[in-house]
Amino acid sequence: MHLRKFRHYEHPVASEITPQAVYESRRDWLRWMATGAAGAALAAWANGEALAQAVPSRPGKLPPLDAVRSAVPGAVTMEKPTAYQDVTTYNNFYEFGTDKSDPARLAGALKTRPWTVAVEGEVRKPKVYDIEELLKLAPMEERIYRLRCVEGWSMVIPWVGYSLAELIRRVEPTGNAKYVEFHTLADKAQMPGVRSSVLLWPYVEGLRLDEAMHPLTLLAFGLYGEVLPNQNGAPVRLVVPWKYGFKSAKSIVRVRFVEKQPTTAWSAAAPHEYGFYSNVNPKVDHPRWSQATERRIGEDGLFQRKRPTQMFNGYEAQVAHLYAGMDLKKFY
Ligand SMILES: Nc1nc2c(c(=O)[nH]1)N[C@H]1C(S)=C(S)[C@@H](COP(=O)(O)O)O[C@H]1N2
Ligand SMILES: [Mo]
Repeated sequence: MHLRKFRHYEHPVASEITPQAVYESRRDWLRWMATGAAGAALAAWANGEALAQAVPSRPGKLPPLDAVRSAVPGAVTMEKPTAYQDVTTYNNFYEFGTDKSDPARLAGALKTRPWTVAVEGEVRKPKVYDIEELLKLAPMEERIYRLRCVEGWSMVIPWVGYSLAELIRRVEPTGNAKYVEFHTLADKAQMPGVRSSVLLWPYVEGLRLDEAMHPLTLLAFGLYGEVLPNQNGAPVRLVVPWKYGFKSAKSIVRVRFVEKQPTTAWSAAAPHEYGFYSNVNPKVDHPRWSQATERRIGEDGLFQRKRPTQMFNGYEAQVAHLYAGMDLKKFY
């Protein structure tokens, strides 16, 4: 049994452990090893037998979302999408726990109906939107984006949604609106992670107004042509493909237009490690690790090569102008 060494901020993925089928989480895996079932399962695996009982089950078929391919420049990468299984079982969603496998295990109980999103602050037309209304607000598009987590891994995910700008236009920001805050659900009753103090709840993220208006900034309702699984941020989340994944807030309940740069959950937790901008940048390392390369989840298994990380996660042509003249080492 070969296990690569994991740094404390990384957790194993299914495809990194053989046999894949015995994977659940490191803790469960160790428990499973201790039961002695490991030997039998390994023998079965060596004989090419399926280990159906140990395979984490895919949630039932989710309702489809009608979407057209996006015509927004840069919105559809030709890179191979990451397997649905990995996209939906290797997640960061600290409201459900800090293990990559916690959200898939625990987010199923999240109630995503009824759901409202309050759009407020420096806008002429504040409004509490019902999720059903948001779903119909603008035509759904499929966007295939790279997602680069600050931890050093990446995926390619086919999202379904529309530009956040569609919503912003309708509420008419005032001249004082310089930034947009995104507040996500923090319900102790439904989200066991919210009882812990790893972060200050609710999880708050933010963008400058021009970043929020950029056509690549996506309000996402689905992935792989289906509604979002809860672990991926149902019923509605943000996806900002040129920024580290933590900017892409999940399960949003409030969008607030403000004059001052928001204090975000991660920059409050560790200001020297996580800045407000958090643009993907191979030349600006995290204080504890390099950002020059990344591993693509699902690629090459245990000994995969490190891929070079691209400036602005490969969206430089579309977004570099937003940061013209800024020192990106200072505004990290
Ligand atoms: N509310 C909330 N949103 C969140 C997070 C979180 O812990 N809570 N984690 C972020 C991080 S670190 C990443 S990498 C992405 C992961 O999205 P995915 O699980 O759909 O790939 O969600 C982001 N959005
Ligand atoms: Mo992340």
